[in-house]
Amino acid sequence: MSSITSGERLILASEHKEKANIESVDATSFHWNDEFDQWRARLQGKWNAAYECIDRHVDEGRGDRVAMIYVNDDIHEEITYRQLKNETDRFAVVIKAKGIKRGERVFTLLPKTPNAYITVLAIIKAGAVAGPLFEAFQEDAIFERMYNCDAKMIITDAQLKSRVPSNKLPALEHVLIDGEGADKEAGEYHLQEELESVSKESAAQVTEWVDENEGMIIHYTSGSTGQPKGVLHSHRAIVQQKKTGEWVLDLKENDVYWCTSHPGWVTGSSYGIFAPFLNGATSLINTGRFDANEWYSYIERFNVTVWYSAPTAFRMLKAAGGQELIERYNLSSLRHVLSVGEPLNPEIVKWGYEQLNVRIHDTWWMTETGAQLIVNLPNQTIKAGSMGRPLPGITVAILDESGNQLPRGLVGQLAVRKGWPSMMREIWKNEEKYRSYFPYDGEWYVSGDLAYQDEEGFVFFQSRNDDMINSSGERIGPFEVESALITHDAVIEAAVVGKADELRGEIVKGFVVLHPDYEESPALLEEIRLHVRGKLAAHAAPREIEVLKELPKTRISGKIMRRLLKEQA
Ligand code: 6R9
Repeated sequence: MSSITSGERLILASEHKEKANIESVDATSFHWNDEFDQWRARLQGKWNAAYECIDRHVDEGRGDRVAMIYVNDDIHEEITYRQLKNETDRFAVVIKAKGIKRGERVFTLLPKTPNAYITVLAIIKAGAVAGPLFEAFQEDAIFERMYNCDAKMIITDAQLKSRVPSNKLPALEHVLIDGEGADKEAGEYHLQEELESVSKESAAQVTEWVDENEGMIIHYTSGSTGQPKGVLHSHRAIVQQKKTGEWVLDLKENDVYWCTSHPGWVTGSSYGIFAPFLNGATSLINTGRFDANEWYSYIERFNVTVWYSAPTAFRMLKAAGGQELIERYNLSSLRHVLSVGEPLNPEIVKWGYEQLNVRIHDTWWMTETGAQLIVNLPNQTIKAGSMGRPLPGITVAILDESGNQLPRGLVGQLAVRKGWPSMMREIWKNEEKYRSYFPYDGEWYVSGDLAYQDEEGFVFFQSRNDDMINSSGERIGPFEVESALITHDAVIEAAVVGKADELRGEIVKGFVVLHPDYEESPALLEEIRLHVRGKLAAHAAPREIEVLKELPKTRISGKIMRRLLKEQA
């Protein structure tokens, strides 16, 4: 593997421990419509994402492959595709038997255990729309989502059920409890008991064949203002999820794949459920919170080969210890590592390359886009600090405020030409919001992110639209300043916002989390300030730096909440 530094930029040449799946594809002549046509010809109108994820492998002789490895302290369980089929069949029968009809919404609120996956797939198999909730959600968040969706059923457990405000949800008909603790007098069902009464015959024909455009899964995503919005995806999304699993995750038959997110976040469904199962891979499912030693030990113990995580996790691993920590584990099984969710700091790419001996491949997409759109493919050069290039068949543009395309190199609104397979189907009960994503005659999907594209097509993230800082007329992207901040040894994490200032409109204010070896002092903060100034420019160096114990982050995807910090500033 070779690296060069051009100016400040780290460039990692294509390196792959084996042939990448994408290598034979001619990106210029690839069209998603052709791909669609093949699926349509094959499925003949009989679509069901759960069938494609599970049953197809059994029907085609791959039933004995391990679908899931579940690890939780001393528990270590393996579940084959055949077992997954039997389980989801029976669950789906129970769901149907309770009167759930095609297209109705069934929610899940479960920790990251195999049943969090099995229930979602069973709901989809039964033709209903799955609404996976993140386990850390509290009552208000759960209420808002289930109420908006007229959820008819929820599958949860004895620990989490108290957060479901059943009496305030008029559409809710059934509460199923996974494991012990169902309160039958209150009308709750014990899931395992229900499963026992399912007959072989009913399980054999439970799959509901649907149209490609029927609802499959709904994820709620919070914008900067207003209520969370329900982003509905239909069964056709699997066309792109399967392909990106093959090309971008580079999944192959013998891979052990680990996606660290919970199915309540779109990464945990598109790339925790659909992409790996559609490709017949083996997925590692871990419960519990982040712990550097535990995470490294999982890679060693289960020989993880493909690993999809987020910048916040990589930054925490880096902060947890250097070479002496990493050397305690054998991480040589890793052959392909990816990141999503937030801008991936060049410093982290450098760390991955030098300490973990891997290239970390950034990927960009959103809940609304259903699958990856801008990617670093395994057989291509990585420019640290760039999210990569558009996936084959995807066209992106940088638009000005009137919807005109900007030339290469200029920062503007990151937009994608409409029509990729996994694009959201609708925003639940909010047609107006849906339309607002397509402001310019409907041709472009406007993401709400700001970015520029270089001459070679690499896309560089700047900020969310609302997070851009304007100081004395200079536009400053927080990501670049944050990335410079964390190159200082004392800084583990950083968030940068604009603080209102009479003279300059806004000034750059930095919030940092310090490495435990360093103690806060005015001299240290000034040193950090000058460090950034020396790397970027005087106007981009934070005028103020405040030390925090931790940065506020979204609960599901761990994104830094700059908006809160801005209010605080
Ligand atoms: C999958 C997911 C979407 C927003 C997106 C952007 C940010 C995601 C990123 C990234 C920089 C990347 N984002 N990937 N920013 N580089 N590689 O994260 O979906 O939770 O809906 O968030 O996340 O701002 O617009 P979601």
